[in-house]
Amino acid sequence: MNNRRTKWHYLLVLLLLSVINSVYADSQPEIVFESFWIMDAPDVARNTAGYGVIKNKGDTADTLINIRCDMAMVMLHKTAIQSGMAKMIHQSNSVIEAHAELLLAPMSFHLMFMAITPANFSEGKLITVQFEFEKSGVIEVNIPVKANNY
Ligand SMILES: [Cu+2]
Repeated sequence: MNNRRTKWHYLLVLLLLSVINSVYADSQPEIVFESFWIMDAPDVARNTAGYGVIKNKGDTADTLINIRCDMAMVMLHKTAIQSGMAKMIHQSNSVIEAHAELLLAPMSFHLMFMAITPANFSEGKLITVQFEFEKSGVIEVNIPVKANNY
């Protein structure tokens, strides 16, 4: 009898926990970094770019508010054609909607690393980048440097 009551109690707690958990999970963004890489910089380069996909698998939008890197200045750029010229425009406070993604690719959005030491951005190196989101906080990603295959 006592044992059965304990069992019911246990099941009730489990049920409550799963309800709380799903309510909590549904109201959060879920930021995931996929396929990120940084372009190998030639010896004379002062800048290089990084590409990949930032996905938000959660049910709430989040905003990328800051990017930091100990090895270089870094910001989010978008390449746009203006009067027939490719220009790079700094993007601040980029919103990533729920169940949406921000694709960073050549001639579009990219991470711009500036004032680099080329030896630090050579093939095989890992560059640690901290992405700060309004809701998700700081997410640190180790991004590999790869040869430019374009
Ligand atoms: Cu750029």
